[in-house]
Amino acid sequence: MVALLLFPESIMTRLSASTLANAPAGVRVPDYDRSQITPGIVHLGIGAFHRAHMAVYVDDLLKHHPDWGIVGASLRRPDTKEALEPQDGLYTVAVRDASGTHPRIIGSIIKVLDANSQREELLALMASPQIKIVSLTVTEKGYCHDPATGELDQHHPDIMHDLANPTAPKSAPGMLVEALARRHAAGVTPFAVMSCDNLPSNGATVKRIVAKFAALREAALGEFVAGVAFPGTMVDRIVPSTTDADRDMVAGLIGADDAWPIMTEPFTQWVIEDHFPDGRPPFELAGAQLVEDVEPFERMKLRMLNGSHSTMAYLGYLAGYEYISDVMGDDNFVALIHGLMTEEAMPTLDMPGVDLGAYRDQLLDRFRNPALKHRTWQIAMDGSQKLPQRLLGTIRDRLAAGQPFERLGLGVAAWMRYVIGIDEKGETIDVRDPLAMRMMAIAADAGDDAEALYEGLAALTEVFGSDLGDNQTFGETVATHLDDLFEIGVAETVAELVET
Ligand code: CS2
Repeated sequence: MVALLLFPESIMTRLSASTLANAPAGVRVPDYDRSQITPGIVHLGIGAFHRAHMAVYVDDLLKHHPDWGIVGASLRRPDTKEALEPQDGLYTVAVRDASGTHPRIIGSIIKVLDANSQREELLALMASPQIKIVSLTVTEKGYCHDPATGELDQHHPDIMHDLANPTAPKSAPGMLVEALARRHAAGVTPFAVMSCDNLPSNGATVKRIVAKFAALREAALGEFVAGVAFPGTMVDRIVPSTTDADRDMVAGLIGADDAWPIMTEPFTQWVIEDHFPDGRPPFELAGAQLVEDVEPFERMKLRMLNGSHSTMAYLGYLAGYEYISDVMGDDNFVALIHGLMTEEAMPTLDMPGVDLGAYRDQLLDRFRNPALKHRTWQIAMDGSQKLPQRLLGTIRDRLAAGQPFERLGLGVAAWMRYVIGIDEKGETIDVRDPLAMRMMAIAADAGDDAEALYEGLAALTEVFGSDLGDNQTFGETVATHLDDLFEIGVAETVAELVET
């Protein structure tokens, strides 16, 4: 009892610069003097993905290139700042596979700013000449665009706010344009804007969105932004959300408490369009591929990995599978995903020099990783923003070639079945999506009429564009699967499809 009072909760110390030296042998720690690191990159959206991906590449480089430290900013919630500030920006990346969990402590994030409460500090830093790159992982919805067309959504509340208050912006486009406007006014060369989100043609798409926002503010600003470099990227690493059990396990491995360790897989890939007029770190020395045209890589990854992921997420969740590795334990699902990639996605890809069959097999292995614990529910989020680039682009190509797309069509039908918000046992699904309210209203109107549900959802032009909703072949394929999902359930529908 006395001991409990003397040592409440835990006797573990918190990970920080002063406790770093206590990390057990075998735990990799920064191999550079962090006090010498200066910021060269501002990263907007300092979430788990960035910390498992780009921040690790930069960590590999800082020893010899100390002027490329990262200042991270969170646009929505201050939770990352709250977790990392007491840790001097240090955190653990824990790589998990069947062989165990391998922790490494990352030091490349030298500061985290909360955009809401530290907006001026953040904008001043973004406007300063030492920042050469502003990178982003703000998720699909963070760009405030229409996912079907890739154009700025001028009616988005944050965009309307930022147009009315351009010097105190909330949105990512608003922040970028205000910082670029300040550079323009001060005669400072623009930074390169590097989106690391899973958008199709992310460089060109984000440039179109940001340039439009700038032009709405002022024509001259639009022209200035039109001259800014927006290198495209293909980013890949699977990063499940961290749980309390993960925190406990990591504490045991590193001998200190880390409020927000990042859990991930061994695989990592980063393909970057080499277009940085104001300079860049030698990312290639850390394993990134610098290429002239990144779009074929992006398309491959979005259609193969993310298309499979979303299909497994909706069907898998409805079938009662909590994790992707559980879905992969079901042979029918494996056959479905194997077929989706091989028969339907691969023929739409033109990737000279890449063995797509080997890429597919590697993806299947990654999905099987039993230690990763990647929730189907996590991937199911924001489907309205994800479907166009993951499933619908592939379907459009198949339609244009007069080819079938049964498995992709089932993926779309599963999304429609999922967003009604009730699972096969009649329990509520926590549907997270910017269009969730509208989709629930469509579902309520449709009642138990699958055809009406299809019609209502297919009329969402932000998702299906102005073409797919009216396409008869698309309608017949998806509506038939949707009907099956209601009539015979997910397991049976998948079984029937893979048997035919
Ligand atoms: C996933 C991605 O949550 C999702 O939608 O499909 O985050 C996926 O894990 C990454 O793109 C992998 O690189």
